[in-house]
Amino acid sequence: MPFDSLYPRTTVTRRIQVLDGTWDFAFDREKVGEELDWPAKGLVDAVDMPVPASFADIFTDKESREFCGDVWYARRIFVPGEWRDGNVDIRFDAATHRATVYLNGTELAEHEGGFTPFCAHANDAVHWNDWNLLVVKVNNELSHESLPLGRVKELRDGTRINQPYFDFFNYSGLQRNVRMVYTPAERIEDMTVVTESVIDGTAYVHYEVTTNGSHEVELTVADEDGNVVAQKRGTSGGIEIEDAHLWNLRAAYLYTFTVRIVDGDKVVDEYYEQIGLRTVSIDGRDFLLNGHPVYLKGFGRHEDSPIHGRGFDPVVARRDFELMKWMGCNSFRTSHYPYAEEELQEADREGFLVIDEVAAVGFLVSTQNFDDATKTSVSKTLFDLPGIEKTLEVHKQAVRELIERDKNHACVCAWSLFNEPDFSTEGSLPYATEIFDLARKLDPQKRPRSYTNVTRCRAGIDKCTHLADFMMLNRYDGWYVSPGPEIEDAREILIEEMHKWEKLEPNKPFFFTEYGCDTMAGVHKLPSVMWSEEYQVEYFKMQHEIFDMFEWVVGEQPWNLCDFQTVEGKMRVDGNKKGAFTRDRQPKAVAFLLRERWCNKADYVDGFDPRAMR
Ligand code: GCB
Repeated sequence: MPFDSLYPRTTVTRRIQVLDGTWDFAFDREKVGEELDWPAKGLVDAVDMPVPASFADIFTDKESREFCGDVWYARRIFVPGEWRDGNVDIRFDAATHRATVYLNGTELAEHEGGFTPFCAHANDAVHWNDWNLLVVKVNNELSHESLPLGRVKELRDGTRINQPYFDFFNYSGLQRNVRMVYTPAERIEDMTVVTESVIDGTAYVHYEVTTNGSHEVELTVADEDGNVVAQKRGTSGGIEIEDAHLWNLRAAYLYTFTVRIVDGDKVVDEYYEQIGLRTVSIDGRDFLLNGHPVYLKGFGRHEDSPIHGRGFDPVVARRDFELMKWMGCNSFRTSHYPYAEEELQEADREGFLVIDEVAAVGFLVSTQNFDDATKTSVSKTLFDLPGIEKTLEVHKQAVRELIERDKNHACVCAWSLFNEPDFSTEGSLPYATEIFDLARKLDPQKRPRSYTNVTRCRAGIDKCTHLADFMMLNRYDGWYVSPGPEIEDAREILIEEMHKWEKLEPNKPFFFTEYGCDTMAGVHKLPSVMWSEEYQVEYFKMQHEIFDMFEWVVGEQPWNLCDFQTVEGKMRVDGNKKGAFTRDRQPKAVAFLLRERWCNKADYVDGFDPRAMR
């Protein structure tokens, strides 16, 4: 399984054929795809569909946009004959939310979970040096056994629609890249690199390589100028890198770790990763990077843009990084699912810290854009319902795949294991404990773990805070709670809660991972009213005054970088409008306020400036 997580790379022994582009696409309204043998014969009445993309916003009719069920993708692929001696895998960076892959009518793979990669091993079904029919069935139904959670509702005329328990559109399909990957028969299946410590400028690094053969393994580490700084033999061991260039906040440095399987002079397989040397840890109220306390500035985000939906778009991703850099950001959270691997690679290069979130959102039954999130707690939560053990299995698998995929990224500083779960009853504790323990066990770097705490479970109500290594608060006092003319009450409510946290969790750093208010770009009002740009600015000023009162608040990530699409609802005007930027990435007034604040707030609380050291 780990091979699925290795990002596909061309090397002296590996080849890639990109399968993005136009595929055949069909809705399977009557669920007849298998019966009519689409896996072997191809799709009937297919239309063109670009990959990667979400299918929803391409069509002009509502039925297609809201489609709930199976959709099919198909295309012909040419598999070179010279690849016969090795492995041919079809690598899906993501298929949302579950997929079955067929080649020439033979089922190759099934995968559950819409935001992590998987491979379909093709050798046994391939027509070598010939054209082959690749068919994928993708299903987007939500349930209590899917991450994220939701349910399917049947309307009076029999139409089925998804009802997400989360506040983003349930975009689906082949939303990320698809590649055919050739690797040698004897190959590198996994590699792990951990910076264990840095003492007097020397980085002590441990590495581990898994192969499926018995030939010798070599590791070479090169700096950014291509100079080899370390070499080792063996599948695991320690390396010392003297005068190490550490990976720092907004001052990244990446070494290239190249692994080779060798047979005498012959390179049997080669793979590489670009890795930053750094440590992350928590010390009392401080969140430390290389031993220096940091202040996180950034956003909760979404992979979301007009027409593409959640389809990975490198252009939008680049723009988002430029926006964040313009604002003085140094971090973001992958709310509410693992983002495309290319986003993390960019964060590695830009020196951004990332709180990496598993798609565990919707653990609070609410189908109205989180309208219930601020309501007082209920007697039974999802964790108390029969069947929750099935959700737990899916959740564990999602945590496994997230950590396998992202374990080597320097940018990943913490795991977010749930977004806004209703942890108000004791029933949540055994479930949460299993998830927290699993993440600790699987992560070779033992990164800090947490989850975002929801307003419904304010200080004193939440039963699981002791599991978190640091706290993440999502608060909307001044928007969902005491908004508009009541904003001064909101200030007091939040300050009172902070005083409670001060006593309840005296030894943990706190981040605000969501705060914000819906704002229609271009609506101005003096004096302000809710939804105007002026109100958004006043709200943010109030929030920041409160954060600055508590020195153990060491991070702020407003909701959201940009406006984004959600399910329709009475609280949403064509989507969620809490962005500092519009959905087409232009600033609202609050963007300038945040830029002013963050460009004048140091990345490191102790004044450390890695850029000045270069
Ligand atoms: C939240 C959720 C986020 C929503 C946001 C909102 O607490 O975590 O997914 O979009 O509130 O705007 O209501």
